[in-house]
Amino acid sequence: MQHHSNLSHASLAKSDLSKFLLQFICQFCKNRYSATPVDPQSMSELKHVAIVGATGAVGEEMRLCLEERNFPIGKLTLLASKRSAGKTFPFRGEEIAVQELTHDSFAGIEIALFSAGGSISQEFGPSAAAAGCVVIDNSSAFRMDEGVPLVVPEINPAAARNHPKNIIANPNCTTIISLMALAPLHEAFGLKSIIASSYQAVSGSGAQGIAELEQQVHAITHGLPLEQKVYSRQIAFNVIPQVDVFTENGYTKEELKMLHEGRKILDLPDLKVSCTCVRVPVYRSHSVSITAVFDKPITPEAARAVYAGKKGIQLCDDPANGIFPVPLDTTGKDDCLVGRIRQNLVLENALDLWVVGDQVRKGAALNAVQIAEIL
Ligand code: 2RA
Repeated sequence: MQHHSNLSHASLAKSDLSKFLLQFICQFCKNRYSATPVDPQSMSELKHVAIVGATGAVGEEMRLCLEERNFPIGKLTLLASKRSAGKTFPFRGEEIAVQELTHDSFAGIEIALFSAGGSISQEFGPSAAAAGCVVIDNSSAFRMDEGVPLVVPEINPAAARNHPKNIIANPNCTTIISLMALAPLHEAFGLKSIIASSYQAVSGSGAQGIAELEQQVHAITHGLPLEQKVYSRQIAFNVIPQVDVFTENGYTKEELKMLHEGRKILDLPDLKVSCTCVRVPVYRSHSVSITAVFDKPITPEAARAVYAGKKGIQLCDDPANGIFPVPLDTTGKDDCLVGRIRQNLVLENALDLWVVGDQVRKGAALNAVQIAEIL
């Protein structure tokens, strides 16, 4: 490794010059694409970052990811409803107090990670963007908006750099996890259509989903009355073929997200998707069973080879030796796991596979922090 002390004055001057040029180009691009001129503070390398919805399951994970990944933060502001104001959370050895979210919260903040639900994003996202802050929004509020990039950093990182409305959307968790397995195959074989069934953890409904599963398991095993507030049916010892609300065509909104978001992220307007989303009594990792049809002939061996060296997705596929991914394998982990890869016996140029990923992490918080790292 070369240390600074080994560098000559000339190469130091050169590296300073490149740094200056890089900063100049970044600033030029920012000014060009931002809705509001960027505050000179953003020239500094340490960012002022906010988490909106800091007390929720995803908000908490965002704080952990920022710390774990050593994100260059000068200041972290935690924002939530008035009810949570004053609660403190640790960050890099300090306790940070939550502040009440208002329309004036964003002065001086450069990046705001939103995870407080669609209506909060709709109400406060535009104020943050108008204050010159780049909003990375985990809700579905802006995902399909023109001028709002929808980004999975391993798949379409360049899209994150063009955010004319100062808003970047984080895709839905099931979409992210599915595309982590499909995008590398698409690159090599050309994706045409997807038929999928998801097995979605209760963390997808936030802390209250986890609490409902816990309460119901406890109640059933202790002969106590069940509480049912979040799900339409009992979730403990059951599976529910409904995630989000039903639409007119019989699909739920969650099922249609895979179609619309998949098309936007992969830039495949003709991609066909049919999906059934199911809630299962698992704490936090989503699993998706996928049949994918490609333009070109594909074999399981060729598909396995494609994953070698890909970031964020690991092959876990040796069923003869009991090796295949399960939700507990990815809980608390960054990478998604793919396995059960086999030739589909019905359709031409088609494979079946099984992909698993931590919904709170890669499906939400980690993906948002990775987007912030691109900026
Ligand atoms: C779910 N789609 O699992 C949600 C989380 N984003 O319900």
